[in-house]
Amino acid sequence: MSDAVTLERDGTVGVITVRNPPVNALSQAVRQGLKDCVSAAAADDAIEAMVILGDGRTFIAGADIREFGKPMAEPGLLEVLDMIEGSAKPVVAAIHGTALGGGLEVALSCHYRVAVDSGQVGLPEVKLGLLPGAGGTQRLPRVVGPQMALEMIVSGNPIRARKAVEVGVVDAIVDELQAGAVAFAAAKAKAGGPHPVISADDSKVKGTDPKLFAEFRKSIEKRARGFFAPWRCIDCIEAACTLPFAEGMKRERELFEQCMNSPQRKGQIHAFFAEREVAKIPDVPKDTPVQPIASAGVIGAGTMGGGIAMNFANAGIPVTILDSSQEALERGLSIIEKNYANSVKRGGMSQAQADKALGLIGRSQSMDDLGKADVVVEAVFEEMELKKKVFGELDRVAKPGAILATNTSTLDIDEIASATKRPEAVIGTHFFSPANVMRLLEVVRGAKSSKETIATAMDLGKKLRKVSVLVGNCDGFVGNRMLNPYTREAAFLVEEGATPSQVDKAIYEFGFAMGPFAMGDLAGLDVGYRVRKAREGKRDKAMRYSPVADRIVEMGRHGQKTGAGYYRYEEGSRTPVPDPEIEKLIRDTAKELGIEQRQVSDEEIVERLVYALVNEGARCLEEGMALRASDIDVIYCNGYGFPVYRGGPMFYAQEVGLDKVLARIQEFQAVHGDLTWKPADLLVEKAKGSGRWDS
Ligand code: T1G
Repeated sequence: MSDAVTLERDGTVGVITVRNPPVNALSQAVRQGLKDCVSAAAADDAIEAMVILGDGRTFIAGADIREFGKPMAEPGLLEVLDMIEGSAKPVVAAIHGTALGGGLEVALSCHYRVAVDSGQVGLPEVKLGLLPGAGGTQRLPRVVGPQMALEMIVSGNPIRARKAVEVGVVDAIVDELQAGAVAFAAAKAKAGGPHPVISADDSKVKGTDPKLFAEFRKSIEKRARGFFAPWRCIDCIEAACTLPFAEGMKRERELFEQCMNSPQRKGQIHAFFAEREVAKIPDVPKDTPVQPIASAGVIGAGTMGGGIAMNFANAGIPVTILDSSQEALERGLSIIEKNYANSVKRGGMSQAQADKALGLIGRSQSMDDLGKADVVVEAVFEEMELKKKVFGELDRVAKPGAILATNTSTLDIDEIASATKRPEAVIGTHFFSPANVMRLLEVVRGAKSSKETIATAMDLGKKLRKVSVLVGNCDGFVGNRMLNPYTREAAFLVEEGATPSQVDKAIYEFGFAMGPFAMGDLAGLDVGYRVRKAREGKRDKAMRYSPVADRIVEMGRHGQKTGAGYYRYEEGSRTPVPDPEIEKLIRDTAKELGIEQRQVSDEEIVERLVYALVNEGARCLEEGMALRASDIDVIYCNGYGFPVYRGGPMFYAQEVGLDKVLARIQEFQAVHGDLTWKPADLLVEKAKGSGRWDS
């Protein structure tokens, strides 16, 4: 018997414990161990019932994702589940931590499920580009009904134990995991006996109105656009409601294989592991001390400051918003209150949760009130002298050991830090708008940021439910630095003959949430205009420059906020409407610049935009501004709407073939010159070498 799974008697109950840290994934050893222990318990007359539980912090959290893509070693999971379900003695799953994916499928093959109050259950396979492939799509609907099964499996989100009891996935909440489960199992041995989910009574699925599936497919059209797996999940659940169990299982297997063989599974699993890699910082050891964050301050009650403050409140951390202007403070706080009210209306949180969070947000007009904060995030107007003044004052009042963070997106962290006597405590925490929604947090290390400051900022991101990525202090850090050539190429493409809507449509169909022109209109074209004007003196005049964006802003068209930018917007609508006036402006400008017009293909649009990202990303890697290519993928999938099913720009390029990407970039270089399209040295090296960023 493998030590990954052990069987001990507890009275008349055989307790089967899975030990496969850190999350008890269903590796081959675990599958074998489960099979051996269930048969041993079945053969032991002294055992009248069984309990399956996980050692350590959680029940089984799913199949071992690292095994995917390799031949699956025996015994297969389905064989093990059939054995459990077919047991003549009652089998009880005892859930703590998270029973996810294959873990919940193991629990569903048991006859009963109990959980501690803090336990969670879920089928998150769709987030990996997969679907529950061990009967989850056939058993769950039989327990909770098709509607709840659709919501759980297509969203991939877990539910808490109490909710699981409500919907029928869990039979009882126990205080003590093993003791409670053993007592429950012993009682079932006396009265109740085995109770497979797939009992003859299919009342939860029989007679399901077929309209349910059509309506559900319609309801996910926006959020599942471009994805492969969500639609297959629905097909499986429909099969559970229309086919006998055995045939439904066959349908599930067939669709699971389709997902497994889809390039999207590779992209999404890459993204899963990439999100865990970001926490590994070569020169900041895992055991670097992290400062406790019991209270926070935010300076600046604008849109960003308000969103940042909400992050702290949502994480249960008391936060004080400071603004010198009473009016700005009032306005900022009323926007926060509106945000919470909307969230409650949308069902995103309960009124009690909103009230609790609001209760944690204080206000002040005096810097002295930030003297007790463990971390202060500055989010004032993007102007260096102002930021340095704020940091000088903050340095005077902040307590020793406080983290002094700036939310700047374009300014030099080191220069800001120079305004304090404690540069080691200064760090960039670049939130993305809307700050209380976007998951990405770029943590920008200054030259003097200490390891403790970096470790604390990275950990703070996790506490705020962000994905923190450590980046270097170059112009635009990593995300926005890569966005520069991306938007530059978009501007050049429309001068060469494409239209803004053609460019936006091509990249939207590639999978981006939004194209560059619609994005510019949303963010406000005047933002970029101010940055370009501030840098006019430093601009390399030899570099091709498109004046179109400046001319649009100078026409007073700043985007959605003025009702017109690249596109027109009908009163009260945010839908971009192509505007012949802008298309004429672009044509006239191109003529003035002597740029010959031509048909631009959608394929070239996608290549020029995406490879511009890849080439600049390679430069960020070369310069050490990003620690690894997969960090760049995490940045783009979580902060810039890059389609996660393609893994991120760097993974996508690697899947296309770095040699092919290089060849295409060299073609652009031949046409457009070195200043915009010289291939990054690292790209050349990898394309001619391993073809992989990480080797
Ligand atoms: N397989 C392999 N490794 C895993 C893993 C898994 N399922 N889950 C986590 N890890 C690793 C992770 O890479 C990290 O490694 C460490 O464990 C801690 O993870 C047949 C086909 C359970 C909620 O999708 O959601 O079952 O970086 O940092 O924040 O139908 O891990 O330390 O080297 O995330 O406490 C379905 C995925 C699989 C669950 C814990 N299951 N995992 O979060 O820790 S497909 C999932 C999670 C499947 C069946 C199908 C989370 C967690 P390292 P962590 P955490």
